Amino acid sequence: MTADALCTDGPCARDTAGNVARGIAAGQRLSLARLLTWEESGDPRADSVRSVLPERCARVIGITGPPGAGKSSLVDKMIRELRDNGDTVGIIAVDPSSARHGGALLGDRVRMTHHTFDDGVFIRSMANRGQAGGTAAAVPGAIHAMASFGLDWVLVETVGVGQAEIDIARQTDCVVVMVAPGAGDDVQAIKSGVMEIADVFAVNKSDRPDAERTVREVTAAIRLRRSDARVWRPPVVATSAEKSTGITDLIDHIDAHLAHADRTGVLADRRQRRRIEELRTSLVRGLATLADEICGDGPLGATFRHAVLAGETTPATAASQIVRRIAQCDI
Ligand SMILES: Nc1nc2c(ncn2[C@@H]2O[C@H](COP(=O)(O)OP(=O)(O)O)[C@@H](O)[C@H]2O)c(=O)[nH]1
Ligand SMILES: [Mg+2]
Repeated sequence: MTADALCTDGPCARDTAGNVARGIAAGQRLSLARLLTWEESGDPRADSVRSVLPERCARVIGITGPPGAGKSSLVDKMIRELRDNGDTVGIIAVDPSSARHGGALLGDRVRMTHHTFDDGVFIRSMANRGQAGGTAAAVPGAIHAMASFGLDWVLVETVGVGQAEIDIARQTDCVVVMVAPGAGDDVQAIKSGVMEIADVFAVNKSDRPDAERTVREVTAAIRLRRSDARVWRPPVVATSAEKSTGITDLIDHIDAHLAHADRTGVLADRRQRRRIEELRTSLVRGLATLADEICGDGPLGATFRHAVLAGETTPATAASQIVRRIAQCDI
């Protein structure tokens, strides 16, 4: 057993930011796992590690769509295809609902178990543990961590609802929106919102007879959009995770989108935006730590705490004064 293996549970002397950063640089999976745990729990050591990790480029793909569309099943098939091409793959499966409903993450694991013993695949499921900024706050750091580890692709699976959709568009190079036939309101949902963020549409469960109609409806909905030769028009790909069809086609369209985005400068913009997003989430964490310190019993913020406790000022007034002071510093 290696020393790292001894550190998988509970705190350990080896759990310093420096050790984890060195471990990641040396390609140790346990170190990457440790960093991802810190990212997920909002541990400030995550920022210390990332500040010394090299910034490497991975192709970062968001996979979003309603629950049950077959995202995890399709990701499993995409992993196989990408591995066959000789590429390495990281997967971040974000399921904000799993904390409430349970079982979903286990479902993802079961669908992706084929890759458990493959060193070229790293799978991480994340539930919403209610830290500052929610699960989405952990994603930019997790993407950076996986890219620094040297993985060629990072696939981010997220349930396509509300804010999660907007977040994934900000955090990835290419967004695949998945729909499945039969749910009735799928295409309606596409018209109201996801349309703007989709770079590729995958109509999954194309083994079912009603899938063709869904392909037609999605294609028609895309045609309604304003057309411009310079603007990428999202292709509609029929896939079946069950029958393993359409997967090569899907990857080809993702590649085509990335190439187009590269030519038009969109890719560079998106990557810059991702760096700012990482700055924002790290900043939120740093400020949360600072807030804990100010509200603790140390010297920082003691004057404000005493004023609040003595009833000389309200908590709200003290908070806005502190924020104003922080903002007045040299940034
Ligand atoms: N018929 C059919 N069923 C599928 C296909 N892909 C996934 N499923 C099934 O749809 C259900 C939900 O799949 P899952 O991958 O967990 O969906 P997710 O919630 O979007 O991640 C499971 O029972 C899968 O077996 C497909 O291509 N065809
Ligand atoms: Mg899933």
